[in-house]
Amino acid sequence: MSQAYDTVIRGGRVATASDVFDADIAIENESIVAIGKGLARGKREIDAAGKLVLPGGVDSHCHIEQLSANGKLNADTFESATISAAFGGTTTVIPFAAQHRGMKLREVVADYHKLAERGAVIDYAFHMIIANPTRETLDEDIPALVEKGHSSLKIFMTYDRLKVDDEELVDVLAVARQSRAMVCVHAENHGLISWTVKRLLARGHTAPKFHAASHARAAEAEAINRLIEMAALIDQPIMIFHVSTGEGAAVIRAARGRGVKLFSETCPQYLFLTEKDLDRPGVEGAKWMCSPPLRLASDQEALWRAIELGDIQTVSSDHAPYRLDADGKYPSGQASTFKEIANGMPGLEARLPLLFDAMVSKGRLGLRKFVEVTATAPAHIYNLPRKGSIAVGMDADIAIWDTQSVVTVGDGMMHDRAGYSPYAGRKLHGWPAQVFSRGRVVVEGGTLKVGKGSGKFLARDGGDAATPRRDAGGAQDAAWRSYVL
Ligand code: DUC
Ligand code: ZN
Ligand code: ZN
Repeated sequence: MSQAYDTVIRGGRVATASDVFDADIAIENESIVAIGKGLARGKREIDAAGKLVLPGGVDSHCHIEQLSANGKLNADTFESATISAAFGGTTTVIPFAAQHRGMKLREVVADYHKLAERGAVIDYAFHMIIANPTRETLDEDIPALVEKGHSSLKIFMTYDRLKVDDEELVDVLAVARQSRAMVCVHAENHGLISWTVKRLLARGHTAPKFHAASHARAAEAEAINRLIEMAALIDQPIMIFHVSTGEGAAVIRAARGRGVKLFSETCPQYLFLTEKDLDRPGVEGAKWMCSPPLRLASDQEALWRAIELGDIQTVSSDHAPYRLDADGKYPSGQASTFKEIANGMPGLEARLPLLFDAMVSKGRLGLRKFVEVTATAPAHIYNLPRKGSIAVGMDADIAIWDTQSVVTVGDGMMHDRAGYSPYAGRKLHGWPAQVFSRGRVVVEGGTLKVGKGSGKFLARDGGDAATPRRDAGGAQDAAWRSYVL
């Protein structure tokens, strides 16, 4: 009898972004060591017959224990957020180390490391938010921190406390190119939004539903276009976060068609919710407030098409939880205007079940595409080579899905601290029954099996996705780069 493996997940139907097949999976220590039929026994045997065995999800855009654009702390800690993620089948998160104006980036990153080390139950990396692009941040801190494994930056083109102007944006793109880091961007036109906000408030249009009007659709398409032109000139790969409109997706498609190296993301809220959700009595619509705002059913269709065509590669949660109280969504109680209400909604736990229900149970784009957009693509784009798939040598980050379970989402059922779900009342088919992170059982039988702080930091270099094209644009662009970069 050959020696027993640590764990064997036996008899399940395994899916990757490219294949679906019946196989056992053997785990030793933290890694997958064998995939095949009739594998030798494990010290621990997991019966996966009749279930789907999928890579754990990679959520590459979530705000955790973060000082946000409005100066508020999110409702979650690293402990509560990562527990919530794990219950929803996600095993890797990339939240933010968020610099605000006047803050030193190295101190910011060190602080977020401490929070995550103390709390995270699954593995994590950080995107560094750059809101104070001084020469010290740009020339010293970013290169040093990328060298230490923080190979993605995030910038905001809107939000008073966080936005960079065009000159600063170009500065960040140029430094990222030098350091080989991905640049992720919240792309909306700030001037158009703030002008509209002032007009709406002056005319007494203060209810949450006016949040949608305050971020005109053109604000997204314009900013995406401006960003792409600058990134293409600098020859710096970018990731456009949370695309919400058909027009935004069309700008992306056109740029990819002419060979610009760019990636893009959308989120479940833009695929499953619409601006109608904001239109509730009083300030209840605040639960559905996020930025960019929820749009139309026709945008949902355009975004699904962009996913199908590969113009949008990842679907992340943009988890940004606020409680329904004065410290959260309602600083002025029932009198809170849409301008005062914090932007963001919880989604770490619901992301995969929502997408599984739509893509696998109901069949829209299918199982392999589900794995691709929720795990494999984000792992590739953010260079996490041991995450996002099921293969020998990879981390044993696995979610076993019960395709038969039917769950009606309730306000109190998620493990985050928002205290509500924007998806309450929806009936979802399929839910993760068991979740493994680096071979450890994290969730089983509806119970958490690991302690806080057991997640690990994932140092990354920029990898292929963050590598400039070098031959981008024409001869004049190349000459321009040779003079200024
Ligand atoms: N929008 C953001 O840009 N960040 C967090 C949440 C949100 O809605
Ligand atoms: Zn954003
Ligand atoms: Zn965000």
